[in-house]
Amino acid sequence: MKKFLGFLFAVCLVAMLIVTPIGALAEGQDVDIDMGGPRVELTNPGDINGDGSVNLKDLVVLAQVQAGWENVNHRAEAVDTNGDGYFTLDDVTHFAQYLAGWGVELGVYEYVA
Ligand SMILES: [Ca+2]
Ligand SMILES: [Ca+2]
Repeated sequence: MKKFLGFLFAVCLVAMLIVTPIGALAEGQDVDIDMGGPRVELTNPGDINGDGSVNLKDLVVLAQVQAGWENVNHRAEAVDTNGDGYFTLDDVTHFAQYLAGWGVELGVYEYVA
């Protein structure tokens, strides 16, 4: 089952990259948000779209936000999935690895202004 989910991830990531213009990805790399400030514990880390569960839909939303798509409903406090205080492409990769069962942990803090 895990291998199937991993394969499904790979297919989804490739599909996402195909439908996302290269220019948008390049713009997305500039979306490095310093989320500095005090930290508080994040409720339901990984639930990027706020629907209460953590799944592929969250990965798609995270990638769209990172690529600079506008009007994407998401929980801004949850996008720093690796917990380093910044929102970068690394967070998308990290979250995909989490969903694929690579044993990585999600960042569990949000940063408040
Ligand atoms: Ca969700
Ligand atoms: Ca991060």
